[in-house]
Amino acid sequence: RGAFRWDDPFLLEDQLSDEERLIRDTARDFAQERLLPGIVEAYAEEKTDRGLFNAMGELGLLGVTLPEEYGCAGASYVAYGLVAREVERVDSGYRSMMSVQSSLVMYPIYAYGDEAQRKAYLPKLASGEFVGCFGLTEPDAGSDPAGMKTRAEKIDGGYRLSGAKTWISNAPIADVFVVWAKSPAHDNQIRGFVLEKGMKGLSAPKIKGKLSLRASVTGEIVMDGVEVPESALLPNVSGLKGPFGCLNRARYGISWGAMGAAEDCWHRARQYTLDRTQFGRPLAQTQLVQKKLADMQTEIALGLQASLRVGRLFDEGRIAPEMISIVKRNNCGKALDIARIARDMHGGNGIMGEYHVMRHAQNLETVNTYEGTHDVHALILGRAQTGLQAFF
Ligand code: TGC
Ligand code: FAD
Repeated sequence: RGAFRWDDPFLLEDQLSDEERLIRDTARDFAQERLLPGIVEAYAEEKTDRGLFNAMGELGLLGVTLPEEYGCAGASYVAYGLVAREVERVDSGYRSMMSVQSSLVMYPIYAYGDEAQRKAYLPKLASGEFVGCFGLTEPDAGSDPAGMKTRAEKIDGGYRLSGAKTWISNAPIADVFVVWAKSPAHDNQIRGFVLEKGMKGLSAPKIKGKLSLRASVTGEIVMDGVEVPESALLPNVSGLKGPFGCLNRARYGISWGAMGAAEDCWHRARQYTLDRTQFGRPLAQTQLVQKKLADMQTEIALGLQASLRVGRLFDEGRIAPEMISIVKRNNCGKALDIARIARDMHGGNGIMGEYHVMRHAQNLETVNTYEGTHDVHALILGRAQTGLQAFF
């Protein structure tokens, strides 16, 4: 008989390389020692700690998959997923800050930018000296980004950008803005532009009053005729495949991150029900509670294995976007269910910040929605297996 570890049923640990374990341990120590102690207050008071970017940068946790020549770790996609899992074990908002910087800002500059853009931005984004944000969503174009209204009009020596993005993570504190706009000079194709804080006509007001992801600031990007030089255009991609290439990476990371949040809820629910006695026995000694714990264990073990497999396929260059839709959709949906059930298992205490589970549930409402909603990923998968487009 092999050993059974309740918290690692399929021995995921054995499937990681030494380097992946080392990066994971660095992320875990950072998350538990630096992030966990302040999260209840940061969430309650809606405070975003800008200094966390510098701290993550110092540990090499930003842009981990990108090459060392730009100040990054040159590590595997599996390592990137493990970082997301550890950070989101504390809070989805912190993982959001990290994954926007890594997958949605550093990746497009690396993959679609020229050498001058890579040198100008990547080392500073890797160290946390610069904070980045990614503007795709607009007030009237969320699930359907092809409907965006932002325009980049050609002018002498560059472009003039006009339009508004909304729901943009990190925007109010960003130094660098990767923004997607339709460009009449390029057959009205969607093109990427790198904007910088302080440009005339550019502002990023904070969206106030969120009941989710409260430790991660979200804003708009307002572009009121922002004039940028030709060198702000990302030269090497055109069309929606540009932003989607970034989203593939971020969605994959989220599939691991959501499992980290779910694991935290599961472990807390297990400990709470072991410690709490009602009707003369620990809650954990009741059949209903054990079924809930077994369901959590099963979904998390399966979800982590699936993300690991997708990560290995990423590293082998055999990834297809539909694989990512499966793990993003399933892991986010399952994590949200687990967090809600863990909240219930804590009884009245479950609504308190210090028990953490309700905060995870509130965060996971966003995680299930952004980067393609649960249902939009179902439509992507439905289209892939029927050949029939059901979006409209
Ligand atoms: P469709 O016709 O399917 O495709 C248009 C072009 O894009 C290509 N493409 C992809 N390329 C790479 N990877 C993918 N995953 C791709 N999906 C599509 C496709 O091949 C085609 O290329 P080409 O060369 O033939 O033109 O486009 P559609 O308009 O029908 O798309 C429909 C749909 C629903 C799939 C898509 O629009 C979608 O995924 N919607 C969801 C939008 C979304 O995910 N937004 C995310 C905003 S960013 C965000 O939420 C960040 S939060 C981060 C945080 O805080 O952590
Ligand atoms: P809608 O597209 O209006 O969808 C509303 C509902 O309709 C959903 O349930 C959806 O599943 C459903 N629906 C949509 N189309 C169909 C259809 N064809 N058939 C059936 N049902 C459908 N965006 C960025 O660009 N950058 C960011 O950094 C970023 N960060 C975010 C941070 C937060 C906190 C939040 C909440 C969002 C963020 N987003 C960001 C935006 C996010 O990606 C969008 O909210 C998401 O894509 C959904 O778009 P929407 O909100 O416009 O909803």
